[in-house]
Amino acid sequence: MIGRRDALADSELSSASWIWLPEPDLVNNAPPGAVAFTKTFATPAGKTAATALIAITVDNNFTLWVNGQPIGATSSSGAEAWQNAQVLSAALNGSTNVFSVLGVNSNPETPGAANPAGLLAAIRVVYTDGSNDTIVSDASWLASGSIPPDFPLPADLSQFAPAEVAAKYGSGSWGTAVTVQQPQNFDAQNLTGSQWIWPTANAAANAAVGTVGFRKTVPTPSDKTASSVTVLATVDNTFQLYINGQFIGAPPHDDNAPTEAAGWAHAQRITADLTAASNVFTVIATNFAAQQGTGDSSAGFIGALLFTYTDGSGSVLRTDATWLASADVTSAAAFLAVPDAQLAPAVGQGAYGIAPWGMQLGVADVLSALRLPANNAAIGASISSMSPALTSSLPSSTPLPLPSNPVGSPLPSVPSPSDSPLPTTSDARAHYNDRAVLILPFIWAAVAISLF
Ligand SMILES: [Ca+2]
Ligand SMILES: [Ca+2]
Repeated sequence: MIGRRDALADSELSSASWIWLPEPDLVNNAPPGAVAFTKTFATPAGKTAATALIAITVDNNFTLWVNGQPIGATSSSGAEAWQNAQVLSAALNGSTNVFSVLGVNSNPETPGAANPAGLLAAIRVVYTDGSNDTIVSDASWLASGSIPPDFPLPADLSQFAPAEVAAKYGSGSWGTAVTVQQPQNFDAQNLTGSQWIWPTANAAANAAVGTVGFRKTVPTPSDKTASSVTVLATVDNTFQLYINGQFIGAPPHDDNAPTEAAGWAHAQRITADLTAASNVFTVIATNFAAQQGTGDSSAGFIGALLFTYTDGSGSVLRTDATWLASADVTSAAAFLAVPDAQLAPAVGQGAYGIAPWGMQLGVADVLSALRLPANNAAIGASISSMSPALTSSLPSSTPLPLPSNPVGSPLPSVPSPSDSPLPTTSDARAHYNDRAVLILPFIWAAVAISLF
């Protein structure tokens, strides 16, 4: 994958500029510190925004939010981490969308010393009619050297000023050294062959509201050593992933409110390092009430686990009726402790593609395990631990804090911009034909085509 570039790198990122706070000599001597950036993009009249594909890097590192939802961050450490731009995807509001970036300039080799600082980004906004616009980092972005308490969605922009263009991409101290890191070649099509499963039959039509659990123990083949696993998974309606008893990740918050986008429509792609010879995967899955009418709604869990071995080979394990399941889950901790013998085989509901979910899933790489609260204190903490802690690759041997919210209770809400209407309804049946869901495969197809 290294060295490959996609169309964003060549035609779009290359038209972007390195931006930062106004400084006399940004290209060479910007002071270390954090800068808040915001870019509000209003959809042109007659269009409805569906999704964004975002290529971004910051010298030295970044965290990106879209409409207040954490989307991604610098995924490598070291003085040259800026050379690896990330490509991240996000569902958009139809009308107005707010892109927020916390950029941090640092000097890993000489802490405290001034050094080059810049944000470089290209955002391809795809509309429901298939057309697109590209926003690049330029002087239309706003920047502030003090981080507002309500960042990433600051209500008061009075301390923000237009960003300063340090250099067009290709010039300055950065030259043409930025390489776009491809999304892992493991997209929603890789769910083909996986089964939607649930503890009860007929769940694709209707299942009880509540929380259930799934478990799969995966021994590594005796002649292999597993090095990592990439889990591609989604649940109608939401889930928490544990590996070997440790919380690994979850989709962004979705409280099933009429203003929330459908969380299940974006499969989450979460990579974790593996060290054990046998690994236990646990999914705590919660089904919401239908938004129209009351009570039961469609429910399902589908996933594919891509194992990578130290010899470079790999294998894929899918959700099917060999997973163990229970509909009697009072808490994640309780389910993690239940012996296999007290669990029953999951019930296969049908293969990827069945109604009501279809084959229209997108994929998101969300920093869900590192759910970043939208408050200043948390951002301060995230700065101090930003690199290399803010990566989507979490060693499963590293204890992670359990989510502070018990299963089934609301997670902390993330504010939405008051001027940005979100799509209404979020249950599977209501969202089956949602425009944002329909368009994502085209984006990934475009990425894939540019790869080969
Ligand atoms: Ca720097
Ligand atoms: Ca549901």
